[in-house]
Amino acid sequence: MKLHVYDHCPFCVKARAIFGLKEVPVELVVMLNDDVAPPERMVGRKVAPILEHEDRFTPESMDIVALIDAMGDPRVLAGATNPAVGSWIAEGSGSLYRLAITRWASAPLPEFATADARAFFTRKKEALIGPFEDRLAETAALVEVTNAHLASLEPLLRSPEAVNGDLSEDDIHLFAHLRAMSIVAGVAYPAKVDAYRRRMSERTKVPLHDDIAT
Ligand SMILES: N[C@@H](CCC(=O)N[C@@H](CS)C(=O)NCC(=O)O)C(=O)O
Repeated sequence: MKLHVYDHCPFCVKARAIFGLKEVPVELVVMLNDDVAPPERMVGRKVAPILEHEDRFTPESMDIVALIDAMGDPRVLAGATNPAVGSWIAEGSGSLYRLAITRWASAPLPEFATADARAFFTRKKEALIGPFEDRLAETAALVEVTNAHLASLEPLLRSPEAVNGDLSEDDIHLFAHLRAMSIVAGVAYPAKVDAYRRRMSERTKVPLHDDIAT
């Protein structure tokens, strides 16, 4: 199996995570961000992630998660979800992406290995969130909001092994959110949140971006 991804992409992290949790081997293929031909050939549009398996191509991160989790027994995402976790993620998404997108755009990531690929991403995302210069100027305020919001995650975290005690789809979504956050320097992770994101990084085999955070 091959998983076609961008390293920064949180949807790709969701798909990658299930392979790690399930201990299913997969070949990771990082596409250049401006290389539209491979995804168009595979699924008819530029999108990531895409799972390539037995000459079939599956886009949609949570479809990939379901497919891999259903392979062999037992399912690993067998636990109940907690709507409060989904709400917490949704509340933080706006500030997270305003912080993370600008940082991904200048990070040493394989999907931006060429100047054209990086320029493609920058152009596209500036059309969405406005000039990066303006977003970067908001850093202190956005980090403050993020840190306050992280404090409200602590009471929801039952264990570093799984947000609700047993692994569930909430862990896929929550880890993808926290992994996206790891590109942002200066975030103050409460102890339980830090233990959770580190443990999930180990179990999913998706490295955090702490070492390249800006
Ligand atoms: N619903 C899809 C969303 C995937 C998605 O939006 N991926 C982004 C990358 S993070 C993408 O492909 N955007 C289009 C682009 O890069 O041009 C999923 O869950 O897999």
